[in-house]
Amino acid sequence: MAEPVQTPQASFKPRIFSGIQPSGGLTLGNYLGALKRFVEKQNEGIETIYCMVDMHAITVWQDPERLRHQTREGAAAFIAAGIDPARSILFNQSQVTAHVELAWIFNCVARMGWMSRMTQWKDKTAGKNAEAASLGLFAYPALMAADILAYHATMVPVGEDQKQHLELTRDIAIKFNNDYKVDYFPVVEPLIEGAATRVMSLRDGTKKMSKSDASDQSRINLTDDADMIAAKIRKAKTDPEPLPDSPEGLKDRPEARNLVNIYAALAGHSVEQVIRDFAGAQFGTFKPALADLAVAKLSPITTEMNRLMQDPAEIDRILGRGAEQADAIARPILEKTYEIMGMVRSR
Ligand code: AQP
Repeated sequence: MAEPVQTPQASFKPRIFSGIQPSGGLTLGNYLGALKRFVEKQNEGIETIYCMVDMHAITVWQDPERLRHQTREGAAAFIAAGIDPARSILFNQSQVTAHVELAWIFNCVARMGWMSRMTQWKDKTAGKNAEAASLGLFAYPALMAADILAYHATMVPVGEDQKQHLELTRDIAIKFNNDYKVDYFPVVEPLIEGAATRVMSLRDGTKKMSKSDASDQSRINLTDDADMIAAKIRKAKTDPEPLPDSPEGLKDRPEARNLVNIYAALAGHSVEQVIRDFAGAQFGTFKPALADLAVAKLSPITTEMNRLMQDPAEIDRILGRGAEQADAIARPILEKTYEIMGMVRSR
């Protein structure tokens, strides 16, 4: 792909950007892979900008009423999980037009070959007629690059599945900088950390837990009540063996590994510690312990989300205020981009 620029990048101040699609209700995967870590980053005192990426969600058709509801519910999940709109900027993408303007520029920087190698594009069109997929779904990674680079963000906390898109964001920044002989866009760092960077389906340990999976049993939703969480964990697919006495013993046991990783991430323990505590235990013992832990960690979030959803106008106010703050950062960065490229800006 693109050749790296040689110029140092010391001029970019640390700033975090990340987003979640309101393409369904948020899952335990979104929580452990993204949301929980968004809160940690906010609490470390780094400047944090978080977004409900509704323009990404419409790359596949969304029912308008559901999209509106899911955008507000997603925002409620951010706040319930610990995002403080006074300390982080929280908004929905379509309210800040710099994202789509910069995305068009990046559509002209990115190469067709780069896009067609994206595994998410391949996965989402696998077994389907790719010709019938939207152009937006194909171009999705250029919009994601724009989301990040419109803020000159330097770090992006994401789950493992987004690693390739972040590599593409780096390639787009490098190519833009090379093409225009500038050191304008930062080459971002993916932050893929923790025990649950890839939470797997409860029905198939080789498949990512996803909000758009046809089976509701495959995921824990942040809106699930305690009984639903316990029932889904009880029915989660496993193998007949007890838990091993070392993490290596989880190799080739994707379902067991997934449940252990979820336990570790929820408890804030290492996988080694979980294995030490449960070595030799049957799933009949481990699953109820995991269900209790999941309910203890998720129920307060669900309760708070439900409370916040009683006042959608307040959520809209928070998103509107966040959009104004986001626009104030992104607009000058975009204007400078136009100037670098030679667009006449006369109003
Ligand atoms: N299963 C997962 N494990 C760890 N992290 C995950 N993320 C998503 N699923 C998992 C992380 O959550 C953030 C937001 O993801 P997204 O909603 O924008 O898109 P996605 O990765 O495509 O998530 P879904 O649930 O699979 O959505 P749909 O079904 O609509 O495509 C990202 O940081 C992601 O890594």
